[in-house]
Amino acid sequence: MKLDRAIRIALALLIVVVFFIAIGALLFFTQTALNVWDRLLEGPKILLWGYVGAMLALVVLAAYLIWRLVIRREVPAVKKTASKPLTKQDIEGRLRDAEAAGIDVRDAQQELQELASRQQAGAVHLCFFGEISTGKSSLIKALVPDADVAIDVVGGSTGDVRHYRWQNSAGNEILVTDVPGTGGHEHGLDEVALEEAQRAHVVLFVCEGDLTRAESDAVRHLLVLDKPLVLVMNKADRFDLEEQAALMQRLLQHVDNMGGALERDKIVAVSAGGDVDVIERSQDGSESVSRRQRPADIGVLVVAINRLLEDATQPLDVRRDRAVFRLAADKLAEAEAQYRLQRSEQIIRNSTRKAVLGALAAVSPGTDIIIQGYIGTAMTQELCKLYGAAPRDLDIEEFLNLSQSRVGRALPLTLAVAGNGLKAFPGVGTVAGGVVHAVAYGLIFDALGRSLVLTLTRHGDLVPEEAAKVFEEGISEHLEAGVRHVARLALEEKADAG
Ligand SMILES: Nc1nc2c(ncn2[C@@H]2O[C@H](COP(=O)(O)OP(=O)(O)OP(=O)(O)O)[C@@H](O)[C@H]2O)c(=O)[nH]1
Ligand SMILES: [Mg+2]
Repeated sequence: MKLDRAIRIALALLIVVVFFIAIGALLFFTQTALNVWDRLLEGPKILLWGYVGAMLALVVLAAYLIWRLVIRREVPAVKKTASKPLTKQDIEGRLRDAEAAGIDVRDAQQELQELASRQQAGAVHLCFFGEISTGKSSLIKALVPDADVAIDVVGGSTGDVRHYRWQNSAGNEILVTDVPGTGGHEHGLDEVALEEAQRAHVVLFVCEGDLTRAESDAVRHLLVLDKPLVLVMNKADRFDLEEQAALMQRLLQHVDNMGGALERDKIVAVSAGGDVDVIERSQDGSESVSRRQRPADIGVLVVAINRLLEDATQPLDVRRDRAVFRLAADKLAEAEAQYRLQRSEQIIRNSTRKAVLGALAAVSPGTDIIIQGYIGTAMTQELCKLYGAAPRDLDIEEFLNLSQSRVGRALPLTLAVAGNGLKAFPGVGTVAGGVVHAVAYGLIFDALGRSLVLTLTRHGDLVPEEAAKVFEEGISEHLEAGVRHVARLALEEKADAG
């Protein structure tokens, strides 16, 4: 306890000394400041104001530097898409920029071309949409009895999208579209159907009763796109009047619960008829089966369609155009994502190769794997730029520093994976420690790059702690995924050098 007391006395003395130094410093600075101030007052005014200005500028600069260093730290949320409706100029501008950047914009461009040709033709497009076997084709047949001619297959889409000419009582030039049912087994058809619905002026959403969850989601999606919609409950003939009324009530309730975006007069119950097998018994007692058409009852549907078209033909065009711009923008976003994935692969491969080469060229490879150097920084910068992120140099440094400590912990695992990976190549035999080390080096860059792409895809920006965490969590998985390619790379480089 004696020592403790001695320390306390020493500390007390230290405080006294610091106190006197502080008082001295204060007096000294005050005196100097007053001296300077007096002289400035005596001297020309311009010098005084210049001095005050310089002082203020220094204070502002210091405050700015502190703010940049310490305070400003935006944690970006998932990037929001603009809620403002897209215009033709917006989307064309985006397409030009993307094309200049080397992105494949053909799909998006094709949407705009298709829209232009539809605008020129001028017909109103009605698309029957819904789950498989709800009776879309039957409804079209009831509406257009001689519908048998496919007049256009949308360029690039499957041949299952067909348009039929129909003229309503008001004389509107209409194209009725039949699309594949959703929820089927064939891959990709749901998307074909939904895209065609997006291109139409009006969607006739066909269901068979109350909406399933998938149907509910699809209706909501179309309403978000501001698609004019009629909800058609088909096959009403399967129920008696009381059951029909109960079903309609449930459907109305369901739609009301969606927030009332769909008015009640846009919900109709109809019967397309459909085929029915009839057993006929002849006089000699033998039975034969013949297929007959049930009578259709679609009057309310025709009325709902006519009312929609009478309402506002002009806004229908505007709403259709906007939905197609949205579709084109979605296709562009898909192409951009694809492009980024390919480019990021190249960037990661390049850095991995450099790391392997560097390790192979080292006279005596160190036991450490250093990622904060030139290759790590360059790779991080390039990947961030590719994903439109603009991190500060400090963030990149912090990310690499945080990840470096994880690299140290994962080193034994990395070396083991590298050694195993090399063994998988026949005829390699025992390899020198240098090659194992080079593979381990490359693997770390490969894993670092992959985890970075993952974070950038999710956040659109580099958040150092988050990115380093993702790197740590996925490291073993990424090491395994990259080992074959990195081991081959190292062996090729080694052979070239040898
Ligand atoms: N009872 C009854 N059956 C119907 C009615 N409408 C269609 N159907 C039957 O439902 C089945 C499917 O009819 P489709 O018109 O091929 O249905 P779809 O929605 O075009 O089917 P996909 O093209 O496969 O998505 C057929 O067997 C029709 O006979 C109807 O109003 N009442
Ligand atoms: Mg069909």
